[in-house]
Amino acid sequence: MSKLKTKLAEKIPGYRERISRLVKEYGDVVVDQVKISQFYGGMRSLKSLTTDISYLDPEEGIRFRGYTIPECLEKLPKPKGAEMPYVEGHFYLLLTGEIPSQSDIEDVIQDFKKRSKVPQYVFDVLRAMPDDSHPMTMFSAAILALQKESVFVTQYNAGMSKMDYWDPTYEDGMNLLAKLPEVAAFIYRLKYKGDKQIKPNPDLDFGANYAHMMGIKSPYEEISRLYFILHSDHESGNVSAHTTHLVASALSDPYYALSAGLNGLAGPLHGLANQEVLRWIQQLMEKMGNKLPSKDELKKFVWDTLKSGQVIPGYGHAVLRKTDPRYTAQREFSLKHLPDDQIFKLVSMVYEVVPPILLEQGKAKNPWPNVDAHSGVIQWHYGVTEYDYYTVMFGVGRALGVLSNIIWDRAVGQALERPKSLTTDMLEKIAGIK
Ligand code: HAX
Repeated sequence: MSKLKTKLAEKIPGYRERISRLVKEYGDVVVDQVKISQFYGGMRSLKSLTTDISYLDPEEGIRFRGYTIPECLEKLPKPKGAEMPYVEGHFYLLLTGEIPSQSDIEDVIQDFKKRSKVPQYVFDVLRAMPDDSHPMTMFSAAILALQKESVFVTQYNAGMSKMDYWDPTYEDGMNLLAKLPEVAAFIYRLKYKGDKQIKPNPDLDFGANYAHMMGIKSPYEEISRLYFILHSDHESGNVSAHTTHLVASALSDPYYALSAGLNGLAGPLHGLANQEVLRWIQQLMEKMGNKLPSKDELKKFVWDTLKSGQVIPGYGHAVLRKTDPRYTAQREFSLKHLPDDQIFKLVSMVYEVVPPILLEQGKAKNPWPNVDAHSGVIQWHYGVTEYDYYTVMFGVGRALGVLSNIIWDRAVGQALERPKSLTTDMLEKIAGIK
């Protein structure tokens, strides 16, 4: 058994005990109440999910296993001479709650390597899709095509104790993660680079191998590592995490569950916002004849967007009430590596101009930028200008978190998710108006 799986197996009994005690002895303790507005308001703020992998504080932003983003970037081991940590080490942290040693990471790298071969039929499926398929449709379809490899399904069909469900879920999760960088890079090169594919390099880590298969030179491997780490997890109530969890709760295997979660990530209010940001920025640049706008021109463009009934992509958040630290981490990278980039300058101007306007408009509860307001700029700088593709990279990162979550769901015996719905009539009666 790998060191990672052994560590996980050691941790599971303790969690099972804690959860079983909570449910048995304190199962009737009230945590929250539900208001009618939440029935129609996307259940915003309703405390009804649990995860130990990350926690999102509205003022502070995300902590992965208790560590802030700057702490993760500082404490997680890095490849020799690198600026950003190993993605493999971050995954180890998400799954186990512990900062790994260099040798723990080496073990995960070797394990991923053994599992990384993408079957030819996945490439055949992708090549058979229409040229104008969205890259997210292709990514999700590739994962669904792989579903026949599920170890969970084989073992479930053979008859397996509930206590063991986490084991094949872990196997599926690892098998999937090991293949995602190649599948994602393949889609990019199929769609935008005339299907001129670059073979994986087995000597490289997750982030560097992805950069290599994309065909983009250094320091793109640094941004790939940063990007996958930043996008990995954001609590369990966001659409992609919640969908993955919900689908997995029916004991659908990790392939079905991740594919479903990615379909949620593909929505413009969620992960697709990074593509929308660049589209919006390009529209602005075109309008300005490819010159930077003045502040007044930018203000007018922002107001015009709002007055036409559209949202400012990359701004606002369902939970956060401050600038997203994932935005700040990317801004710091850009200040160091691409301070003179024209689009970065524009994105910085947008950061100055948009929050006061959203405050003045008075609708958005959070006028500050989220992760998606910045991710496209760096990609654009390094030559990934095909912004339709950006959400696929978000998806590779998000897989690290959502797959860790469903492995733990199985480990602690999370139940089939089945909340209760009421009719409008019933709610009117509860409200006392009927
Ligand atoms: N521009 C304009 N209006 C905005 C806005 C923005 N960026 N953010 C929120 N609002 C509006 C909402 O549309 C809503 O208007 P109505 O009352 O007319 O419906 C009002 O402000 C209140 O919304 P809220 O409570 O502040 O925000 P929600 O929790 O309902 O929604 C969203 C959160 C992220 C969906 C929202 O802020 C938004 O649409 N932002 C732009 C899209 C975006 O950046 N999405 C990515 C979010 C991060 C993420 O998940 N990445 O994957």
